[in-house]
Amino acid sequence: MKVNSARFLADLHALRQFGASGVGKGVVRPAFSRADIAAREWLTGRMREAGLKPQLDPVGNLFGLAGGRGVLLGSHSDSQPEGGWLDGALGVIAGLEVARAAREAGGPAVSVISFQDEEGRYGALTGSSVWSGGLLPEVADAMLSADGETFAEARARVAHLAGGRVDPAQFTSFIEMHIEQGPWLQQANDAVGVVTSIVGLRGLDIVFEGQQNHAGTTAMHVRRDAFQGLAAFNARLNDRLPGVATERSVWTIGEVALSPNASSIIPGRVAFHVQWRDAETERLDRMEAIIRSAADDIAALRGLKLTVSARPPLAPVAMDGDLQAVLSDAADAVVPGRWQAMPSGAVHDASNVARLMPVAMVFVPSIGGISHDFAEDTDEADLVAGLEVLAEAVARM
Ligand code: HGY
Ligand code: MN
Ligand code: MN
Repeated sequence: MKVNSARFLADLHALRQFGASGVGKGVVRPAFSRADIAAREWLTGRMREAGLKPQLDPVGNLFGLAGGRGVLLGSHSDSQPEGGWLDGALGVIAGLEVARAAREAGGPAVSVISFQDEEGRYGALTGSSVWSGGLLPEVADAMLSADGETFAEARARVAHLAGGRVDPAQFTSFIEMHIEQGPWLQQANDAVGVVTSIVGLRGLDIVFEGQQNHAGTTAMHVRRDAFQGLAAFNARLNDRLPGVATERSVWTIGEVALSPNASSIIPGRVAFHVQWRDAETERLDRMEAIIRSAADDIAALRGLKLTVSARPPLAPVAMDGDLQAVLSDAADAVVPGRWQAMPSGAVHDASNVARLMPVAMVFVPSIGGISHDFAEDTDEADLVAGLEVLAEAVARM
């Protein structure tokens, strides 16, 4: 099986044009946006040209089916609101290239997938969660984007292109190639990472409601200031979470809406999302207890009304041992001495697909460890080396 690196790179750069941000190689290609739908239509054509049977499932996952039973390769092609050109897209195009090379070599059967809404515009890894049975379609349909559109309304835009659910029984296993999105491979000057496990992820949507009032005439001691509630809550997390955390435990408040967000008005309301991740379920539980009790304590101390709702959690997932061994042997053959086994601090569709079949992941370095940013990038030599490791592993399987 011989991959064609020029064809692979050309398709990666072609996909980058859909939602090109105009800043570096960045993309803005959120799930079900015009750019995402155009990208999926382009991918459909490339899959057909590769001899695969394209099938869009009811929630926007785009499969390229080989027909025979065999490995499924892929990732997602939707992006963060400010995304890089490789997050997700790399795994889809690498899968397509290995599928083409396999066909040109007369086998094995290799199918390809681009999952929908991995980046959670509506839910969290929504497409692979529904396909894998981790999320009921009716629950997904009610999920809302930040601009107030339901998943149901979004997926209705491509209903005319959609077929039925794809039967997972035709796939023996799933391998997802992805950028590392962290600094470790570059720091070690390694070209490839064979992933051992994927962290678990949880999140809470929290609202503090106090009293909107005049910023000049309201004495400090009578205020019920929602922003001060958030500030105190955040200080308490940073005070208490390190006590249960390892150096790879993380927590983030990345989404905040302050109302009415005016400089002379004491904010009466703040709605925000707190997300945390760890490799161990028990530690995720302990972090959750601290986060929930901090919200309760601050609300009580500051006379704020508290509302808390949880987003669908993702459990930590170990990668399949046999697949890891095949990927390790392939890495030894292609990039001897320049690869390492490593955990994933990002979550991936493989976390969901693990409900259905053995899964594994292969990483390539991220320059400067940057991702979820227009500046995300990887040296093309590393992209090709990762592709060759993926192809070598599939050939060995
Ligand atoms: O956030 C993540 O880990 C993934 O890139 N959506
Ligand atoms: Mn991402
Ligand atoms: Mn991703």
